[in-house]
Amino acid sequence: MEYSKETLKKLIDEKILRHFGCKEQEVTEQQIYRATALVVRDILMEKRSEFESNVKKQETKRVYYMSMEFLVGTSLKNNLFNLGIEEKMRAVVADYGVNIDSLYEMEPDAGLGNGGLGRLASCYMDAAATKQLSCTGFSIRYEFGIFKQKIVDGWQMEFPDNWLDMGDVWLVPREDEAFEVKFDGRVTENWENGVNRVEYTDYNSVIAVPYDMMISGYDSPAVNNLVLWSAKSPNRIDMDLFSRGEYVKSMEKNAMAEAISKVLYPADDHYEGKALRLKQQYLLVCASLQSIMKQFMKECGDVYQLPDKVAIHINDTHPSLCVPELMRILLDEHGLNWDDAWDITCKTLAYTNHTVMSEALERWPESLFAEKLPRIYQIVREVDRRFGLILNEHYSGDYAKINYMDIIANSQVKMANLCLACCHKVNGVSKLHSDILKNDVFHDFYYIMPEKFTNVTNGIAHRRWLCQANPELSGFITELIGDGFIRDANELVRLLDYENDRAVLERLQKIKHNNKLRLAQYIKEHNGINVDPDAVFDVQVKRLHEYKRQLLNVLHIMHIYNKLLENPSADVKPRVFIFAAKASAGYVMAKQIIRLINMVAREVNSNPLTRDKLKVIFLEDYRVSLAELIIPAAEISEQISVAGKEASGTGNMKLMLNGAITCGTLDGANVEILEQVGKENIFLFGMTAEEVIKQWQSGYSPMDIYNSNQDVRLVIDRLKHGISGTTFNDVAYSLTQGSYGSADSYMTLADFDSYKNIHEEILKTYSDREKFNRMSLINIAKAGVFSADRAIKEYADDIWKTKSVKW
Ligand code: 26W
Repeated sequence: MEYSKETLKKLIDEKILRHFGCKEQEVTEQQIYRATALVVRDILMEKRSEFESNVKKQETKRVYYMSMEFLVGTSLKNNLFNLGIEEKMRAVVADYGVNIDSLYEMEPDAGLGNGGLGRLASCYMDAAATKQLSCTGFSIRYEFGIFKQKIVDGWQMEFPDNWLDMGDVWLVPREDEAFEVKFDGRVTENWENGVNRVEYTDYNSVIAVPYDMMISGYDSPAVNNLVLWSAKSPNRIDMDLFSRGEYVKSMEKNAMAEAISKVLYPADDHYEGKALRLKQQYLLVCASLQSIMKQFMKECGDVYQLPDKVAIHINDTHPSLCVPELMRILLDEHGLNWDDAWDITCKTLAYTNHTVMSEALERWPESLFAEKLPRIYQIVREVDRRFGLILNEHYSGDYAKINYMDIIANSQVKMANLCLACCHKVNGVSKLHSDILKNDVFHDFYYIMPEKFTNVTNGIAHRRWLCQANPELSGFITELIGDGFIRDANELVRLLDYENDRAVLERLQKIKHNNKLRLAQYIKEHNGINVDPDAVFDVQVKRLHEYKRQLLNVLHIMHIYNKLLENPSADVKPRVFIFAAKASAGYVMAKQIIRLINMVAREVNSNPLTRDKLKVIFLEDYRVSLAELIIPAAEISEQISVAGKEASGTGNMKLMLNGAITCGTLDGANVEILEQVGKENIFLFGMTAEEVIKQWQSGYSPMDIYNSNQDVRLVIDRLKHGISGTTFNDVAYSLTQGSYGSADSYMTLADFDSYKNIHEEILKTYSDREKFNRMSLINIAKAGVFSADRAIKEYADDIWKTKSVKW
């Protein structure tokens, strides 16, 4: 259906009248935002119902993407863009005297994720809808998303993110589709006529209520659904207690149940065995599988056909309870025998691993697991027993190996092992990462079931990150090669025709300059600092983690500062180093590093000797919408993790797509960026993953570097003496001595010289603007493979075995 400007205006008028009971003249900007969003939502719901009927007619295999996180960001602009009605809507709201950009700014980010993993899930929903796949996302409707970050005296403070205040317009509650989820209690098994009847008693119930969020695709008839579960207590209030005057107590149970979907766990660095987190995971899995099975039984009815009709994807181990829960449904509710149930479960489930950091791998305390989920525990025990037999066949007598691979060992339930034992496909998220899984982390699994292992290199929603975030560049690309790249990012490669066209290269530089001006304006407003838009904009934006080595970046800045102080009149190109990062609330070292960046910023930015040549900016509250502002303005993309630790990275792809040149190690998807652009168009430095391992094995001594390298010694001593009145002894100690005998675990000092050298090279290259602009053009041209459209097609073809719905 086509929507004319007049129709859209009429629809919004109606919403304003019905929802707010007011006429055009009295309406507030906020009400216009809501009305506009509601109209867009209605359009999407209508499209969805038509898409759904085609899915049914064509009996398309359905995909369910299970993820504890979806970092959606904002939706209004994305939906208008996808529906192709952005310009019309701009004109409609202008009739109310409102600029649509101020409506965009009003929308809070749906921050239902921590970082890469959650944003990836959202990029994939976008691509799946564009590719006309039937793909439903399942997650939790956290009342509070990722915390709001404020920097106070350099230190990170966390504040609740009350996104539902304005963000709820996109959510459609479906009380009629609620499901019961059971925790705690006791299980008894009775054999009756050869059939095992399981009785579950004394459990506590929670009701999971779904909220639907429509997901549009670009110029696509498909509209998919992201289902977010909210936990509700079945008994709102204990009337007995209430009438005895125990008001608070009477509502306690209710509050306990509803706590489950209260807040997103803000840690993506280490795993904590918290009961509430386990409950969140089970709520997601149990409610989603009930919903999936209800639909499946209605449409097909033959459980043996489940793997042909349904693919369920487990996004990291967080939803890995899918394994025992699907077994439970098939055994207890459909009466299947173990072997058949196991066969169906394995064929239906697939798992993506997103990290090799061992402290992030989920291992539940067995006693907690058994107490909270008694029936699920029984099933996992049996899976473990049977898997143990297989391990014994292959590795008989090798107790260490078997112990490492066991699903239950040392009173822990190891969720990655459970996924590996069951899922028919297991993938890493970049070539290097998938190789590390096969050769190292999961090598002994790979050895006995090599057919399961595969790779799908991550991808990004290039329409959001280029067309929407950088309209000027996107418009210019359209002038050059037409708009085909919007649908097919591979067409970007045609930009290479212009690699020696001076006018084109200058225009690229001009567009970058405009985006830098826009960011400079934001920096002025938020940090009160003037940055020179002609300086090199060097950007590191991502979660704060030691392995990502923001510390290497800031130590290097301290070194540049030292050099400038030695020779303040040196003729060097001015540079602005821009950081944005949230640290997990309990991660003290990460918070120290944030403080260090802020203190270095304070000193450097205020020193009249250096401030024209060097600026350091920390932008607070990094989130999707802020990334959309920073990334188009970046010239250098810092991807400097210690090799072997960053599974893929996706910020690296977004920055490349916007013409920034990667300064990086051979880690994660950087390896594939190099493959695309060639070594002349990337700034590589540092040890390779293999060298890192060798260096560790041969004994790494950062103290030797400290003693022999004066540049290093000066910056580390400075940490101890203090910067802007704050000392950083813990940071210095962790680099040189280290707790538990492991100093500088992420080899910051080992890569310091190499990093310093590559930055000198960057400066040299930048002084030849034409050359730099050409590098930038080549990076944009070669970013096509990193589109989520390509990644989602690989998942659809190789893992889910599903096809696009025909139109
Ligand atoms: C249990 C605590 C926890 C929570 C989240 C542990 C680990 C995580 C995630 C796996 C962290 C994450 O976001 N990983 C990132 O996933 C991206 C998408 O695949 C990759 O690009 C990043 O390299 C990886 O760090």
